[in-house]
Amino acid sequence: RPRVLSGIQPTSGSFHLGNYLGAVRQWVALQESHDAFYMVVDLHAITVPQDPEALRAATRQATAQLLAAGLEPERCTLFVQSHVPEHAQLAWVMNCITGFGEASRMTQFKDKSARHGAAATSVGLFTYPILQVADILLYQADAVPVGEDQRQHVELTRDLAERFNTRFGQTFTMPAPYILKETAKIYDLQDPGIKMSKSASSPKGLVNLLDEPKVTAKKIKSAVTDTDTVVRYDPEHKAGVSNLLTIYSTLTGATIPDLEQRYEGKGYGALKTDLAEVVTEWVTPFRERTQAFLDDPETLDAILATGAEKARAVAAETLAQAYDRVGFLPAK
Ligand code: AQP
Repeated sequence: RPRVLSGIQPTSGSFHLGNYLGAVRQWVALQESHDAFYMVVDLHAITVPQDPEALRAATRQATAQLLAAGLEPERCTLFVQSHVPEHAQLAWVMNCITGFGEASRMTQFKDKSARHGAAATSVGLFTYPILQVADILLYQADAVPVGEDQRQHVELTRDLAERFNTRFGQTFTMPAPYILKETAKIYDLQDPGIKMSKSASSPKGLVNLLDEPKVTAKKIKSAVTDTDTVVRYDPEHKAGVSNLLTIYSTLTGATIPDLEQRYEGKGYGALKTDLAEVVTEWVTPFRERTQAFLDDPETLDAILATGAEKARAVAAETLAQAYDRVGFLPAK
């Protein structure tokens, strides 16, 4: 079976709709057909200022949400990044074959550093795409299911894999991004020109999956659309409505043309009211399942322990090979 690898940050406590539709939903589907490795990337979470207790709680919360979304420990390897020390170890090696200029071109770094300000911009934030390279290469992943915002990092991974393989001999599998066109980018409900994001969105533009469903319904009903009234999918001219149609279609399985037809002559109000209900119906059981996992931290930790053991078996082998290729003397 081909292998997939992906990760999600535990930073905010709750995943948002963009995380789910852009990434996690695909993770759930791919565990059926692929040898799947999924992780909660806590090493990435400390690249910006954070609170230790909140991080620990958010790591369990992220794991609970992944299970609530449909990941099954029998069907995939689910683990926490810091439980597998090989990530940091391989990242160092990859740092050493990355050009400073090459790393400086990463747009996620530019965006995030601009947002957090110079004083909160760490060297860790600068090199986090290279840690991501190590995350992917350690597992010899064939595909990386992510949202569009991560495409550049998968491209960097390919460049560095090729560089390493050429310089030191074939070591790493060349990974490909796995990005579904329809849900590659979910947009902010208040500003459909930018991606929905936990740090860039205003609270009203961001749908957190663990929020009170009533709050979520309200946000959907007050989503920004346009002055026209026709429900039509046209991302260029009708970004807000198109975003709502994407969310609607993905959560229900109805096609976009079906939805356009269903709301013909009905206007945006009806679309928003119905979508608010669709989302509420999805998040309500999701929150309950998440809470049930959180109520049983021992089971949660046991799942993560098994996951880390399975992940380490693969990661250790790749790291040993990479260390050998670069010329490190084996420890006796
Ligand atoms: N708006 C989005 N549309 C589609 N996919 C998205 N992803 C994130 N936002 C969208 C995808 O979610 C996965 C996890 O990303 P992450 O760990 O970077 O999560 P995050 O940091 O919480 O995402 P944000 O909100 O984008 O964070 P900030 O504001 O810090 O930049 C990835 O596969 C990502 O593509």
